Amino acid sequence: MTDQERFPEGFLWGAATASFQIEGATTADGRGPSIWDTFADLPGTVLGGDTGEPADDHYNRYPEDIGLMRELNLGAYRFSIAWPRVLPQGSGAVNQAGIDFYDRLVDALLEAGLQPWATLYHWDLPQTLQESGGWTDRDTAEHFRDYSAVVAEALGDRVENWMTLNEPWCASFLGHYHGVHAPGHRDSVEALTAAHHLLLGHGLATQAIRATGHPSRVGMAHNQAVIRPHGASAADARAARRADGVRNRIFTDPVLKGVYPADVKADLAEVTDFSFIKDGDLETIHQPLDFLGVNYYTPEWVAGSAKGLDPATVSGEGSAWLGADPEEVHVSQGLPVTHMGWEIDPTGLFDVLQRLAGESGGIDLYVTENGCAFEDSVADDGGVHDPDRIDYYESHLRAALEAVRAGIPLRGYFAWSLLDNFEWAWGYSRRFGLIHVDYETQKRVVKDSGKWYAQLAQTSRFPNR
Ligand code: GCO
Repeated sequence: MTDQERFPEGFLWGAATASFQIEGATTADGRGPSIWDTFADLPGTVLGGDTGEPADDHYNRYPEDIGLMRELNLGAYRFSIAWPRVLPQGSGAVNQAGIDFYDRLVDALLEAGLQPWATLYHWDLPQTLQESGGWTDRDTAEHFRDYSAVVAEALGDRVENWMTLNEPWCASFLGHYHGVHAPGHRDSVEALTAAHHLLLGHGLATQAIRATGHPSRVGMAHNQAVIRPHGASAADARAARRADGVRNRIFTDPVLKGVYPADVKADLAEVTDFSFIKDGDLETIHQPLDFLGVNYYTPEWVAGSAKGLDPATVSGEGSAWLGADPEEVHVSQGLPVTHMGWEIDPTGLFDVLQRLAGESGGIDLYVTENGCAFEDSVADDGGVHDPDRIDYYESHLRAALEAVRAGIPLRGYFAWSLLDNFEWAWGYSRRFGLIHVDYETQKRVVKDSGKWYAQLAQTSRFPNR
């Protein structure tokens, strides 16, 4: 095997999770309710009526899970901190037991030789803040700053890599426009306002983390969509520009360039006057980043209309994305799909890394999420045999290696996910883990893909199959 098959020396191998998806213990030790506890309790919001209990009971089982991380030869573990554990009311009194949990977790990770990579917000906003408007309320950005300062003061001597937000597009648009995530609203102006306040919170939190004086690196985990025109028509190209603007550039331009894209503001002129943007906000949002996290799963194809297309391949007519013309649509390409129905196309990972490398001024890039859901079960031999997942990881990691060899500053990769977990509106029905979890017994079984990944993480070479 040539060295061209090897990731560079020092390439970081990790796996990722998020607090609400794995911790369980939703009322333990003073944790307050989050918007996801509230949303999941509403009828019909989460498949099967699943909630954040029991998840993977990681709150209690983290020592065992860290042992499994070592078995996978991981160099780092990306997790998120539950704001409602630290500040149960969203602001004000700190819940020391909440801080103590993450203190124990970080110490145990370091003891095991793993770098702790912490995300400050992976969607579990304290419910009390939602009651005063949540992310549509500008004060929430300042509360996020204060929460981030508390956490960074407590853990910043040991946590050197921080992500302020995970996927602000999901938190704002899925939660406030599409209505399929907490808080379950369907309002374009709310979504755009929430997006801005999330970005403002990112900027304020970045400043707060750096103000602690700890030698921290700060980034964000962003799910930049790979949006492609379905056909060669001008209408499809126009749809792709418009979708890309409101799905991607409305986030990356403020964070990486300190401006909102003019074409997007024009596209949305009839939706909002953007009066939620105050003087100085963009300077606050445009903090220099030390790295950018890239979450990638699948590309998206769009068309100016469904005319002439196979209706079975078309979706989204009427409101394919915020601001879309009613006739603009998403078009599936008939590629193999995962259990999420997401088309499998590793070229999208190369494309998104190449694009963001060009937009982020040469800072380090990390794939902070990439992985797939397939239907898993424990076989009679006690193993979980998941060749499809190994195929997905190998094909995407080969695209990542191609990016590295093209000079893109990709420094590490976090598989999504370490453990099967609560997949938001899909509940526990979708399994993304390298490790299978039986939610009845909480038994963990390392899947064949986890064993494959362990070999890769140990050698930085693709295992023979
Ligand atoms: C996301 C979130 C994760 C998901 C994963 C699979 O990217 O949506 O960061 O929490 O579970 O991506 O959808």
